Amino acid sequence: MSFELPLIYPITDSNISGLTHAEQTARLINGGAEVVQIREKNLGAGEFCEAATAALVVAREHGVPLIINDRVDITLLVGADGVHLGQDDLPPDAARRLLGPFAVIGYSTHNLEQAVAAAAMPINYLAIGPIFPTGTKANPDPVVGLEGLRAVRRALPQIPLVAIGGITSKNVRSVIQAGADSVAVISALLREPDRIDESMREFKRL
Ligand code: 3NM
Repeated sequence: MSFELPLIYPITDSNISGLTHAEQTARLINGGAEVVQIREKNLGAGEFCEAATAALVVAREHGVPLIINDRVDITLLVGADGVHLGQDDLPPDAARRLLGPFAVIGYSTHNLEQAVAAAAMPINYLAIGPIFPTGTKANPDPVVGLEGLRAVRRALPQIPLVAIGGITSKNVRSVIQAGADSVAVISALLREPDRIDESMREFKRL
């Protein structure tokens, strides 16, 4: 159940970019993305499925793994590489039973207690956030901060760890230095839709 996390983990958001998930996926991959997560909070299941299928065609063309946010059913149906689960989605062990041993399963946590509990679950990586304030997520949990991230890293030295929330080109180094293996980024990559590939390249350079 090993999954190599790239340093930069881009996530799509059509509200921010105004673009389809397939188009965002194409631009992110053009900028060097080595994984893409599709995050969709507005479309119904049928439309999400179509959008995920179209994005998967793009990702497959380039051999880039595609992860679906929240929805195990859609992950299974379209044949994506994995799912990213929140605290209110199906729990990771249920998702593992449905998706099998080779699927990538990521899991969001928002404090040390949740992170430590998650470490015993059948997941490939753990996400912790929000590291900084974010306007992208509705009702975000309290900010964890760099100190909170360090505490998770100290408690769980081995687990593949993704930091999320308010990460920009200005603070990304501090997040990696605090112990994250990877940073998940939405608005800082998508806010200027015509520069998504450039922004992705800039993050990779940093
Ligand atoms: N999850 P941005 S914070 C989707 O705390 C998401 O688990 C979070 O977007 C968590 O890079 C967040 O624009 C939003 O701040 C990240």
